[in-house]
Formats: sequence, structure tokens, C-alpha cells
Amino acid sequence: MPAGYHAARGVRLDFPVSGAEHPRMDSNHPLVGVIMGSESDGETLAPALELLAELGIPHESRIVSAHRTPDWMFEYASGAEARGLLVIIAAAGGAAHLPGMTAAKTVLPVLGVPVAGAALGGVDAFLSIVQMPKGVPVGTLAIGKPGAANAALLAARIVGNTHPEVRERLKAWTAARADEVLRSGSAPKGIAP
Ligand code: RP5
Repeated sequence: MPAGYHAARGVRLDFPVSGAEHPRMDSNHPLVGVIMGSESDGETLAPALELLAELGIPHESRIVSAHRTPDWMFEYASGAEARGLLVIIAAAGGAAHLPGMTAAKTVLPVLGVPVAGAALGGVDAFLSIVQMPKGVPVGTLAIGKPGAANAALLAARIVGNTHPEVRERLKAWTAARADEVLRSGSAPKGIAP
């Protein structure tokens, strides 16, 4: 595997490879990889990156295009497990081959986020990502920002299986969301007495 190729993209290769049941929890050792087909997908992915940061989960984000940089996509996906990633969030719009092709090159869980494009509103990407053939699973989330946020929360649940501190932060985050609803009152504003 050409180390320089990764280094040129800011992906570290110089830490222990596989076998690590509990990869170290520091920001130099990402546990979640967030990849997207284009820089234009960044706005959609922002909620995912914010949540991963809020939950204190080491992560990385990269532009990886199934169509424009297929060799880089194969390298990223096939090297992800050895670099200590536990989950990959893959987002793309249009033909949206990135999540499925990534899942074809790794056995890590891949969470697919359909990005809404101008022509078909993301239904195209959603149908592409959700229709994986038997044997190559991609966990498909909702279209757009809600799907991106849920991908991060699902990634946190997966990471929480082996990192109790992440699970505890996720419990606290979830409890805080419940408190927000309860504090806001039970009647919808403006339409109920
Ligand atoms: C997809 O094509 C990308 O994931 C993006 O959602 C869409 C448009 O990409 P750009 O033309 O904005 O680079 O591959």
C-alpha cells in the first residue's frame, strides 16, 4: 500500500495495525471515517461532524469520490480497518455509488447518507444506496441533514459497544433531548389552547 498516497491526503498510517480490540480514544486515531463524494456534500454532512465532535468521538472527514477518484476510494475503504476505524459514514448524491462501493471493499459497517441533488431531490441517491445486493450491506439513512445526523448517532451506538465512555455520553445526549421536549411544554405553540 503506497503510504505517500495516504499521507498526501492527510490520512495517518503510522499507528498500530488491526488486532487492537479497543483502539485508543484520541483524536490522532479516528474511530469514525466520514467520506463524501464531493466538497458540495459538506453542508449536508455538517450535522454529522458536529455530533461526532459533541460526543467526543475521534473522527476524520475526506472527499472520496467513487467516480472521480476510484483508486483513492478503494485504498481508503480497504485500509480503513487496519487504520483502526470502526465505522464509515459515506455520503453521496446522484448515482451515489460511494457507500456501496466502500462496503464492497471493507467489512466495517458502512452507513450511507443520500445527499439531495437539484434534479431529483435525493430520491435518486436514496434508491441507489438502499438497493444493495444481498451480501454487501449498507445501512441507509434518511435523505439529507437528518440522515447525516442519524448516521453520526448510529455510529456512536456502534462505537459505544466497545467504548463505554462514548455510550455514556450518548445516553446523556439523548436524555438532554428528552428534557428539551419536556421543558418546551406539551402543547404545540399557536395551534392549541
Ligand atoms: C455526487 O455528485 C456527489 O456526492 C455530489 O452529491 C454530486 C455532485 O457533485 P459536484 O458536481 O457538486 O462535485 O458524486
